[in-house]
Amino acid sequence: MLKRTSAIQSFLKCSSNLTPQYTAEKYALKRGDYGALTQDDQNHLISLVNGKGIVGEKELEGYNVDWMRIVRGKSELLLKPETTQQVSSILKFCHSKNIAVVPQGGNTGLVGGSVPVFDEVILNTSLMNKVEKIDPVSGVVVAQAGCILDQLNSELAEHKLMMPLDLGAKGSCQLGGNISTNAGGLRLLRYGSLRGNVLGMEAVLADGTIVDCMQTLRKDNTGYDIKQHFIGSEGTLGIITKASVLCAALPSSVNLAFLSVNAFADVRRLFSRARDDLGEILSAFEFIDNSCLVCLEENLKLTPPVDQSPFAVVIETHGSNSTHDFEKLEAFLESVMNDGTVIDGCVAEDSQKATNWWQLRERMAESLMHDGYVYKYDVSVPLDKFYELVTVMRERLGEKVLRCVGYGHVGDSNLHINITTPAYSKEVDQLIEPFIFEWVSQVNGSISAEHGIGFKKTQFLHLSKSAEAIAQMRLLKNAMDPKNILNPYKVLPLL
Ligand code: FAD
Ligand code: 2HG
Ligand code: ZN
Repeated sequence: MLKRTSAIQSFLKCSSNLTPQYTAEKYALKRGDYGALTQDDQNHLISLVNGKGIVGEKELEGYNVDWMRIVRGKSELLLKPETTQQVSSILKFCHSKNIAVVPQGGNTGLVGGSVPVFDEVILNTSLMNKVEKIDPVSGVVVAQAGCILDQLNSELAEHKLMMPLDLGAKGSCQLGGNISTNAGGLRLLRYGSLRGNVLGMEAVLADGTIVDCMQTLRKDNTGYDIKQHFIGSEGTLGIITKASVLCAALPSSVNLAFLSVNAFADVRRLFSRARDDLGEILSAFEFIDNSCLVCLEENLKLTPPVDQSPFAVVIETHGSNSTHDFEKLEAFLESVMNDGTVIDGCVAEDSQKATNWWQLRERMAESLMHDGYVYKYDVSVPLDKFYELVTVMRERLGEKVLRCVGYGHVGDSNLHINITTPAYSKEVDQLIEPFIFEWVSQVNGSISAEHGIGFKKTQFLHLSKSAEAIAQMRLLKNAMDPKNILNPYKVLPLL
């Protein structure tokens, strides 16, 4: 790997702040045959949201560029509706004028789905941020799409509830963005996917039609489950304005263990043991490799609570009886340390420690950004092949890259493999893609475990979906958005 000299270090500081090249230029794309926004259109759209918008490409820099600073659109107009009716009016107008629209929540998406490719109007949901109802008995929350995950959790905590998902972007990501990406996160293994936890939804179609599937029942087998179309479709089929979500009980007992492990085979064995021995209280099983630990130390000055080792594993338990939970965890840890599966480990003695240790896992994405350019892959790989991909990529890329790291949600077979260079390198890009996706496909994995397809992976969709399935996706898109004005150039491969 490249030596990180101080010259490279100072270059890196600047390069992550550089404004990325326009997506359309970088990928030599042709703009779809959409209406161009006239001054009258702009005035009308702004009036529909009572002036709550931003005009001008320069003013929109933070909304035209994605979190990873890799893609960049050139939208001139952002609208911040406050009601479903306003969303409907915007779409009705854009539909009639054939104007393309990109839905945007917290803009934390990692596949370039949340920003325009050309000059699409940005429909940002951040002002639709009301929690409408919390039912402490059923545990169901009804909230608008723009509610920020962290804030939603603060309100839920007052009712001893919490959202069934948690992710590093919780301070910015919004409910609508979470649902439209079907975000997974750190505790999916315990609380399940949003596909099961979203009970009801209100969404607006491309032509402005409001689809009301807002109910709060856990069981409802009355034909097609329309809300599922919007979950994970990344804003290409409709704009989610409101949802009801089944929350989890806020655990009164939480434990966190940080463990050192020598080989990935031991990480796998540890997971199987944790599932068997911790059973119902296991709430997270995450791993980070040693290259991640080095990166966290170098870029964020974060150090692990145990000595460096090839792999670190974070195990969390959620329960309701601290004595019982701690005894169970202690017995489990004693056993896996005695048989050599774990070489070192510690348990957080207070919640501040636990929060600090979680940072080592949750801030990995941020830490890598300090290197300069990040090639980010989020794949599902069967656990018997899981870490092999990192080794294969390291051998393939050798000295051409700064780092190649592996971390992620072992409990869900979801590997985050990230490669960094000081600045974008076409040579490195071409060595990685399509190789990495073909490798994943050959082991029957998925090219996107949780981040989605967005703009960046459309041409590889066929490696995880059959031709017939993609044809069905196109049929659905044509039926729900016949003019293709909603988030164009995303999810489906360009024709
Ligand atoms: P945005 O980024 O604004 O949008 C994402 C997509 O959804 C876009 O295609 C957009 O058009 C569409 N969209 C947004 N709002 C709506 C709406 N109301 N209706 C229709 N479409 C809409 N993801 C995981 O799955 N697991 C993780 O653990 C995880 N960790 C992350 C950690 C960090 C530090 C970061 C930066 C990101 C992480 N992500 C993770 C990525 C994840 O997809 C998002 O953070 C989150 O779900 C997106 O929410 P958002 O509000 O930011 O959506
Ligand atoms: C996480 O699990 C996120 O931390 C981001 O999904 C993963 O940075 C990544 O590759
Ligand atoms: Zn993740």
